[in-house]
Amino acid sequence: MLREILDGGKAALGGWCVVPGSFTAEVMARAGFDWICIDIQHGLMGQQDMVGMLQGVAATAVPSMVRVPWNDPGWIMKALDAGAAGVIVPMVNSPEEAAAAAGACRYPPEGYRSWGPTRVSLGVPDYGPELANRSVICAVMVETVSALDRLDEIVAVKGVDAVFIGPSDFAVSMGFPPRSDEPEHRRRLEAVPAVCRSHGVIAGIACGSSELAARWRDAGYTMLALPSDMVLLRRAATEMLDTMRR
Ligand code: 3PY
Ligand code: MG
Repeated sequence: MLREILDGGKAALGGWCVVPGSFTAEVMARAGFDWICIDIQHGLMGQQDMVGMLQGVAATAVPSMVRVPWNDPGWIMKALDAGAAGVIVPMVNSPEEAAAAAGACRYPPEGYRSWGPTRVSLGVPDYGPELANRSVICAVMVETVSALDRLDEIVAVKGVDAVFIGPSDFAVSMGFPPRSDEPEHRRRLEAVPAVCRSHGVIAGIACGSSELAARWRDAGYTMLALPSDMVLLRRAATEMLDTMRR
């Protein structure tokens, strides 16, 4: 399901959850996003919150991903066992690190995931290594200059389904402020989708606004994460107050 949505060639719009709580996650999913990401790296959630949020999203037909806190097989496997259809793995800087992330997502012989599908197998009678390996999405985050310099090696790693760009960390690693829009930053990120396409890998990116989402879509990215629940809430509240106080 997630694979079909992300692989369909059309822009797939993701909702991003950093506010703990199954209800906010359900509200985001019901808003009509194509996929939802529960962000355990920078969101204010721990493992128990993550499970509840996966359950909240599962009340809808929208597939969920989890951004794990780091490239850590323990967290990757916990997220997948708890029901995430895929993971987004931060700060993957080399083909070796990409192979470690991809291997954690799949059972042998393709990877080294340990068997224990506690929640993900509920109600899926044919759940097994083969089905799980075929369905899972491993998105590795390329968000440093050293990672981008090795993009062609990273996309060639077996089991890397998507490259997901973190524009803020990438800007910081270039020596710019996180939200910078320097021409060199933009030029380098615009080159990513063609490299991904040449290896059949999905190109994804975090977008701080709908304007940026349109820009990156036009540059060829198809996995577009829109601003987080917190940003949407704060923007809507601020705009309403500005209107009322004008
Ligand atoms: C970044 O921009 O660095 C991100 O990780 C976005 O989620
Ligand atoms: Mg980042």
